[in-house]
Amino acid sequence: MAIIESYRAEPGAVTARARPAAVDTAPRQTPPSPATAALPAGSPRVSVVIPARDEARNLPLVLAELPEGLHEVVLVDGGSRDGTVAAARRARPDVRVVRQTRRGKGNALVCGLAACTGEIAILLDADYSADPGEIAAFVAKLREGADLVKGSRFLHGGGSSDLTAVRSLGNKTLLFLMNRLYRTSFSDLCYGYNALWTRCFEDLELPSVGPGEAEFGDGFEFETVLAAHAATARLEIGEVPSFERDRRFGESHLNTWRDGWRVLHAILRERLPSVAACPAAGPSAEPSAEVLATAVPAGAEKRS
Ligand SMILES: Nc1nc2c(ncn2[C@@H]2O[C@H](COP(=O)(O)OP(=O)(O)OP(=O)(O)O)[C@@H](O)[C@H]2O)c(=O)[nH]1
Ligand SMILES: [Mg+2]
Repeated sequence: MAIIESYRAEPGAVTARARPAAVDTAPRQTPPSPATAALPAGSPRVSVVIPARDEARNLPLVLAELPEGLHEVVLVDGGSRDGTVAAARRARPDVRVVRQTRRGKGNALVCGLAACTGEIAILLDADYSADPGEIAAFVAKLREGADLVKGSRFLHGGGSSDLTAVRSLGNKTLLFLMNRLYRTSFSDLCYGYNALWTRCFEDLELPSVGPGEAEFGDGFEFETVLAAHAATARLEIGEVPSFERDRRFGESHLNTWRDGWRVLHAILRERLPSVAACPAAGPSAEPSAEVLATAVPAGAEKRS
């Protein structure tokens, strides 16, 4: 397993700021993205997988910035109650809507990956933090030979206006541990903007897509599980610089301490088998009875 691009960020590339405690009702002052780079002609079929729970105000902004030439957009809805699915259909009538089978962002992504029909899958958050203008760079890195490409806020050219000081410190600590235990040289870890060749899906041994009991990897620890399994499977892992913007509306679903603990668990369980036997602390996501009641296997929506 090799890291294709691992040069370090210049000091100060990532900025920390205090996070407002209250739910906001107005858009934050994030500058609009520059013109979204179109995918070059002759690109493999690119599916964009977007997990969303209550992102009706953010998602249309994200969909409007997607590049031309995508194969499909797969929205994985987590039982949203704010009209997220309707907003997505209005903004992009060809969107494919997949319902997740359990709860949590990780389960949503696995269901989306199982349902997508392109050769490349881009995992893109719905909260406006991931810039669709960077999709072309992820695709280019995959075409250069990577199996999995991780976005990195810490490479030169990357950054964040959304990372608090506490999360930045936690990310660095967990990253150090990850790189030591897996002999990797990642420059970022807890970041949701990633891309992969869908042919690698089976090799990654991700949590199952079927309904039933919660599985480890169903929550925000998913990105760490993805990286750990890719390293263990000796996949070629690349990084591209990425700038994490502010979420535009609403509030994060992530709980720093609960989800940080689960990331730690994800790092250790592959290398220390005794850890795998210990239960991970806390639920992977807020309970969502609607999701559980209406869950359908994502594979059922898979196109031929
Ligand atoms: N389908 C689905 N999507 C989810 C779930 N939880 C979170 N998401 C989506 O996953 C994406 C990332 O969630 P955020 O709450 O922004 O968390 P984050 O980006 O890791 O953390 P922040 O940096 O605080 O924003 C967003 O598009 C959410 O709507 C879930 O249970 N189901
Ligand atoms: Mg976010």
